[in-house]
Amino acid sequence: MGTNEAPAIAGAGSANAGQATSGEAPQTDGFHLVIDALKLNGINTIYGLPGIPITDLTRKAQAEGMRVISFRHEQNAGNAAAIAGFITQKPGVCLTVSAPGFLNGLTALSNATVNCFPMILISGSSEREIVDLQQGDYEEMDQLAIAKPLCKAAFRVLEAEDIGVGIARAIRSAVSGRPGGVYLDLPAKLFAQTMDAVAGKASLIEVVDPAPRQIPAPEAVKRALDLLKGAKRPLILLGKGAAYAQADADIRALVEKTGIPYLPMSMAKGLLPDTHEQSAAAARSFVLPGADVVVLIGARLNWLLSHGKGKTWGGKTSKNWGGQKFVQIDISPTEADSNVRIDAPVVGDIGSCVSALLAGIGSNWAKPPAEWLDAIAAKKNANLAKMAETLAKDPTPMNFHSALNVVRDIVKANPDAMLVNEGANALDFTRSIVDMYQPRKRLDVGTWGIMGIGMGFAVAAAVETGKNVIAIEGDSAFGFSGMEVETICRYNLPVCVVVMNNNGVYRGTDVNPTGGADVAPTVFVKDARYDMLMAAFGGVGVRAATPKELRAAMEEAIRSRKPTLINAIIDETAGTESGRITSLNPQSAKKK
Ligand code: ADP
Ligand code: TZD
Ligand code: MG
Repeated sequence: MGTNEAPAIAGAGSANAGQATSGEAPQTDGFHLVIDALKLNGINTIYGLPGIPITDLTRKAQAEGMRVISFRHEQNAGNAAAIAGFITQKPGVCLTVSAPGFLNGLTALSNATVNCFPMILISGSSEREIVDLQQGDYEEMDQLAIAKPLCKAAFRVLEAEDIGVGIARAIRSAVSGRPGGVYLDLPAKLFAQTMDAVAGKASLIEVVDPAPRQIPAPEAVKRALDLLKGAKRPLILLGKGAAYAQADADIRALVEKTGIPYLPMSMAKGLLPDTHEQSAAAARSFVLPGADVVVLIGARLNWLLSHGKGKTWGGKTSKNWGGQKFVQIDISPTEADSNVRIDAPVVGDIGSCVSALLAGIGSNWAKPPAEWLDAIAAKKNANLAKMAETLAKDPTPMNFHSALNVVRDIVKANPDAMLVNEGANALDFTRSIVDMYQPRKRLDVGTWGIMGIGMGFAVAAAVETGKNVIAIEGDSAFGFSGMEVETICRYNLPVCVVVMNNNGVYRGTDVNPTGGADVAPTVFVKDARYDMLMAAFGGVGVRAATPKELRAAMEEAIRSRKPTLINAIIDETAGTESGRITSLNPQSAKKK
């Protein structure tokens, strides 16, 4: 073992490894072993924020050809890593310093785990001898213990020769089975350790088949098909697990060959184009209670689906089941029955499960009864006509509809652009108004409805795909990660941020009931110039008060691919409390 000053020549996997400089056996060190282990496994990008003890890791990673994207706050780097995992099926890596940096990254790691995104949070940590005796080291914290309950798996590496195993375990844990977040604790001393370069190289593991296929049991497939065959009012629900699985062609074939109407969950929008004739999205409140057999593909029956019961599903009270039967395709066997009975669980990876169902369906599968399809079409067309009417209005000031009508056109004209979306009204209206045309283009607040994913997701979407990114942000939501506009400018990323500026959280109209000088808790500075924030770092800032101005600015942003922030002035009275989830706000039963 050596020290920081030890001759850390090149990485074991790099071009000049194995060439001694002084007649001694060539050596490598902890820094290079981490870099080489990541690269060996096809991980070539690190999202992070430098500082003790990982500053040199970021430098050396860049020197070894990795892309190192430095952020202004670790939570945003973590969110970037998480969504990189969702987009690519490879764990996104976030690198932070100890204690506070680690904690800043932990929210993202936890969010990734909840959303089933593969991610690895690598944090440097302080000296174990001191931390474990709680003697007050620099940034002292037992990070491994804290991370464990908040992610899928957590590991610590103490010896350089174990780095290969540590990285391999982290990768396999993140992507196999149900994907999720993994924490990897790397104490400061580890980086400085040196070892023989040849032995170091030999200690690295290239993970073979990190996310093995999991073939569903034939009897489970048959049970599902039997249930589906008897259905009078079948429905398919596509979740973000289906988007993640990258089984796009087979999922489309399953939908089209069976003729079953489908509903996409938020991040599954675009898996089939939202304009597909079998999409029942515009008739959601009709098909959920109306369906008799529902096929869940990579979607959990959590709060986003009202737990599979209650009024949404035609039940009489919030505890009543609607009487639907469920097929659930999921890689996690324990997901079934989490909320209501699952009559036909199909456990396996979505690609394998969907192709097994397709094989069982054959070529002469009877389409669902016309009565069901016609009723859905009638509802859908009526709702779409109503929506078209609302979108055609041009009020002053703009409201969410008139602004999002522009975004809808821009996305239609640029279907391969990535769309990031957060806020309350800014989220819910965008989801329902802006059609998506391609898989994995819509990235949003996910299972927790978390604010703060915006700029981290936008950076990773641009870095991982090279495509234009459009981020539709509530003004409150934007504030959580807004400083990363500097990051966007620094890396010159083709990101167009649209801040839906309604002067506050949900609305800008609340007043302080006491008449005191403080404004209400949900209200921000009026007419805040978010556009000037982007201009401050050399990007393009535009204040857009009309749909025409918004359209011109978005078109120019897409054309130029310059970092752009459009401050879209929205009627401050237009929003509703919590957007579409007003009912989740607790209401006291206390009498006045
Ligand atoms: P949504 O919020 O869109 O409804 P969820 O996050 O609730 O989606 O559900 C995603 C589900 O997909 C999780 O239960 C997860 O286990 C599952 N999943 C993720 N990837 C795969 C895969 N490759 N194969 C099978 N199931 C998967
Ligand atoms: N903090 C975190 C991390 N996540 C959250 N979801 C919230 C707070 C609570 N919250 C929401 O659920 S939406 C929202 C907050 C603060 C912001 C809504 O305001 P906005 O959107 O400006 O982003 P609209 O368009 O004004 O509704
Ligand atoms: Mg707002």
